Amino acid sequence: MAPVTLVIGNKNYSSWSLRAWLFLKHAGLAFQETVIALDTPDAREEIEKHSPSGRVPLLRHGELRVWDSLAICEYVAELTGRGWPQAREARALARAVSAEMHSGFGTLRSLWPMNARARNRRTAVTAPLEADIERIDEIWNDCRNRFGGSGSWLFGEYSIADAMYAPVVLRFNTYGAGISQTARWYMASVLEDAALQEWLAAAKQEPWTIPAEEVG
Ligand SMILES: N[C@@H](CCC(=O)N[C@@H](CS)C(=O)NCC(=O)O)C(=O)O
Repeated sequence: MAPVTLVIGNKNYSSWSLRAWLFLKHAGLAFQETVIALDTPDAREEIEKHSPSGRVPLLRHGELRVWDSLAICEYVAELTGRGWPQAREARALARAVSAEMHSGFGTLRSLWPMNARARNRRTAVTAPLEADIERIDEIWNDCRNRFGGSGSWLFGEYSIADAMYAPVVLRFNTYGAGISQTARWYMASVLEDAALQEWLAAAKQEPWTIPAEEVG
């Protein structure tokens, strides 16, 4: 197979990069990574050398370039046969909650930026932010209660949905979201995940700080 390279942003801050990277790890696909420091003078030029959308992550497989986290996860699911639940109903719901994350939760994403190494940050919890937190809590409860029986992930076995929500777990951990017991258990599974631990260890070693994302 042609070599696979994933172009990503800083591990401390790039939430979309984390989603794709985590899923590649869980799918067992061997890949090389190229890290671009976001919000630096060279960042735009560096990203545009790789990515037609001007954004990361981007996956290169031979001559093929796939940008956008969800499209990358879909492509890797086709390559590996992993990523979506076997049962049709569960698979439909896994796609729905992944799409909801991909296209929504703008308030959460802007007020609580991912900052993987930060702990004990606190901000005012506005009504729109609380609504995003409550909706995510509801999604996690629904998935775990209906489909989670065979494992510790949203749909039992690891799926793309877990990769899509991993940055939310880091945000909830950093800013101290008030969530249900089931959601806390799910967060514990995500935080103990070996692949996520590998990402966090690398984020801690990074020299870059983005002041705008140091919130709380
Ligand atoms: N919808 C895209 C969003 C990608 C995105 O916004 N990436 C950010 C980094 S997390 C980016 O590339 N920003 C460009 C920059 O900071 O210059 C995806 O799912 O991959």
